[in-house]
Amino acid sequence: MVGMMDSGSRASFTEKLEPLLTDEVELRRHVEKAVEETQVIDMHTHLFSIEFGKMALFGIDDLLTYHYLIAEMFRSVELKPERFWRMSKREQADLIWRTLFVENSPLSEAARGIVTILKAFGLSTNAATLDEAREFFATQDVAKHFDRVFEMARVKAVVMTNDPLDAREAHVWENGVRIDARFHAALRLDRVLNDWTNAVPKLAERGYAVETAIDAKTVAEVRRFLDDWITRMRPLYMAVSLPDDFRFPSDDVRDRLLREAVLPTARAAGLPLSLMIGVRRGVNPALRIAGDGVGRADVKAVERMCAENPDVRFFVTFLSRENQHELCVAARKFSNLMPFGCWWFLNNPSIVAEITRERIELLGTSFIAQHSDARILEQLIYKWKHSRRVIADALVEAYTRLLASGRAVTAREIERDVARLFSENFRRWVAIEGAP
Ligand code: HDL
Ligand code: ZN
Repeated sequence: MVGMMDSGSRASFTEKLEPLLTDEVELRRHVEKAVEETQVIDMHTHLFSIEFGKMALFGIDDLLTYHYLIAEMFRSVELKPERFWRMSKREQADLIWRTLFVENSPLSEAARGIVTILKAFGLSTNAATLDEAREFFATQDVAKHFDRVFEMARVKAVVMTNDPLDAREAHVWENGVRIDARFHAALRLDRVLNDWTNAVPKLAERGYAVETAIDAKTVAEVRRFLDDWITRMRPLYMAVSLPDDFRFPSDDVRDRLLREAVLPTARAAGLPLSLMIGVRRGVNPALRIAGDGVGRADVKAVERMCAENPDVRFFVTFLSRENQHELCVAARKFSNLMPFGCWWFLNNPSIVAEITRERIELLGTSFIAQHSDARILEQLIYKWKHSRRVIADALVEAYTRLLASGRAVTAREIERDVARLFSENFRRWVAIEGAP
């Protein structure tokens, strides 16, 4: 039994077991190794497991028709959106490849991501056509390909985005199919909370006696709807994306549904609530899914929700770069607030670098460093490879600064810290049976 030790003997005791990394080159090597090798729990994606059939997107044509690349393509061709939307997926992919990868250099983050994926599979990254890539993806055994991609990206588990009011998706869940254990559900509430008028008939069709005017009966029926889908999906959390003008409190329908249905359900079911704030839907409707924009939001709304609901755990991310520092400060005030990821328009090396550094400086390792938001399977490879590089650099800087201040760390301490950023902070928040 080791008795109490003074700090000197403790350091020498630790040192005997684990050398302190006092050499900056060695320190960088250990940080890069830990960040490279630590498996992640990817807490927000739009991926679907194979059991969801055609909703499970993979391969070069799905990769190239990613809405990020569609938006970028329109900037470099003379083409009316309606003409593009009439094309087949293959024709769209050929146009995007020619425009962004042949006639221009793929320098944007989303375009460079395709290059990272092609290189990872040993495919040509500057071919004139997609013949080789199509041949490769078409000849993969799908289940083995899913395994290989998870292995390459070192992703332990992903959380999907599951919309019970999407008829195609609901059909899979209602058939009680057994989902690949690496894929976990998140109960997404955008239609209920942000589009109540159109949600009412959809809920009514499914046997929930709700009215547009919110009354006690409607609230009870919304809660029954939530409980039914929590039972069916076993989600790790409930989630909603919210506009840049989201206010809390507010005197709108969303406020009543949050207060009277969603938050009490989160409390009763012990589920965290994920708030993704700052999206402006349909800024350019002609671009469809590629037409959303960003707006600076009001972090005070999150502070009030955390203050009023200290027994509910919140995941929070903002879409505007200008909100990130305020989010860090809010997280210092509320220990039930877990900042996560560099969402969407923020998921670019220059901004991931800034956000990660300010989070480390203000929060230590008490945040979730990243999520991929992947929509197509192989995006896991590039989104995590690119993020790991940037996060590793931020951590090397932080440990090197700590060393200069007089405190060296061991390799095991670095592994512990990286695991916290990549999976343990998430796991602690969703500590429910069946969590990854
Ligand atoms: O609302 C969301 O979850 C966003 O991530 C949108 O799905 C967006 O279209 C996206 O894919 N961002 O990466
Ligand atoms: Zn998303």
